[in-house]
Amino acid sequence: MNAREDRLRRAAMAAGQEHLFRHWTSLSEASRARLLDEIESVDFALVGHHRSLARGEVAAAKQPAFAPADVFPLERDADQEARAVAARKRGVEALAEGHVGYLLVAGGQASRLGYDGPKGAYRIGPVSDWSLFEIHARRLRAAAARYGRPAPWYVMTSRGNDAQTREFFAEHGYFGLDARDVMFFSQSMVPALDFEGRILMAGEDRLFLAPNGHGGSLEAFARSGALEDARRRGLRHLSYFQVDNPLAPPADPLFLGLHALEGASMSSKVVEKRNAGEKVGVIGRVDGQLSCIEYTDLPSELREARDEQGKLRFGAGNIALHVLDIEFVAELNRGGLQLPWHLARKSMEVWEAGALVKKQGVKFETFVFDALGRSERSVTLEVARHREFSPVKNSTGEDSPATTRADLCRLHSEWIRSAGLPLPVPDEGGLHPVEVDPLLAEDLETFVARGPNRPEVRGHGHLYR
Ligand code: UD2
Repeated sequence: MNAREDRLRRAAMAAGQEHLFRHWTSLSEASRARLLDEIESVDFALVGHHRSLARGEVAAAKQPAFAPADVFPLERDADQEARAVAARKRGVEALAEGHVGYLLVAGGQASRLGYDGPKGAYRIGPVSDWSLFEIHARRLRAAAARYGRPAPWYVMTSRGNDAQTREFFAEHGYFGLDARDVMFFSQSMVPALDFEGRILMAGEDRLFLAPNGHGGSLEAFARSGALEDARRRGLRHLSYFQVDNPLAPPADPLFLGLHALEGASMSSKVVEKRNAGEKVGVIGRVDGQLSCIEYTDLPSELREARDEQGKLRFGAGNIALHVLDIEFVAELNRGGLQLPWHLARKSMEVWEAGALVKKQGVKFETFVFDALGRSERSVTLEVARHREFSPVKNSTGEDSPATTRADLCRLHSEWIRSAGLPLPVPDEGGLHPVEVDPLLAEDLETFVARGPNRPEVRGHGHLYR
């Protein structure tokens, strides 16, 4: 036994993970080397913590006190409208001065979508057939043109899709962006455990590792050198968005401006929940701290509670669009990023007794919105769902490619109709197959002002570009 093997065996043993070496004698030299590499990458102190969580050894916290968040509403009174006007101006300045960079989280595994590849490569444009990445990239190009400044785009991947993501961007010429403004970085992976707290295996020489949740973006941003890059470029704010939502407006002067005027460190956008039963987290206060309250954590009487205007008291649905200050991200990482771990009990395909079998286990994730509680000031901005939020999550039904394409068609049909332009024949569902390139317009006002020409006809659809 060499010194390295000895050290890792001891570490695994001390953490109750000696089973990792169970098949050692039957492994080839190459497999042994690989297994040691995997074991060496494990943070056993963290696994020890996860082990007690998986075994249910951590006492459940008492029921916290929940309160709604203050929301900057969509329907505004005169004072709020005056603030919005000032904020837009401030936001435009931040963009024009090059103080804003973009952070996209695309490290998820797209398992619910059932798509084999990075989710961002999924083709979603109803007429254009553009991928999610391409639509996001076009919005960044539109922002660069509008504010006279290209800005860096930090794209978080994970071990399973990093290489494919980089290739996809390269194959598509970075969608017209300057490759020097696109930086990829990979989030950390953490081992999944069984209910006894043992690390699960994915193969004879491989551990079952899963991405550490979108909260991992905050740690990986600092570790990868992206934070230093952002400082070097003089950035102050990061506009954070998820790969699954092609309606996400990355460069929103109102949001950026409200955040800056408030002197906030981290801010969020929300949409009004469709109904009490809609399964989204809501931005609110938990024992006084701003956070996102998971649907399952909110007692049903609070889920149903309404204010004097009849609106849901806890109706601020989180759509995972945030602004984060660069120095806030740096601060969060001082002394190591500390975010709470959330457990997801899932069925996984694991390697056991020489074969792949389905087994229940536990994955561990951190969530970006848990950093909200560390932000002394914060803005929660309500926006219109049909303009900003339509995520691709599932292969069919709600939040699927079909609903996202329909939402894009509906939104763009509204602009085309308002501009007095003809719409193509609707499909059997009543949807007009139309799409507007973000480079042409990202809102109704710009679309109308640009006085668009005849659309490009593609099949039955119309593409304005
Ligand atoms: C998330 C939020 C939910 C709501 C919704 C909006 C949680 C727990 N819930 O739901 O409150 O805001 O989004 O769409 O977050 N990702 C990574 N690395 C990871 C995990 C996820 O990059 O380790 C990315 C992933 O690529 C995707 C995004 O984060 O872009 C959201 O992940 P999800 O689809 O797992 O989040 P979901 O649907 O649970």
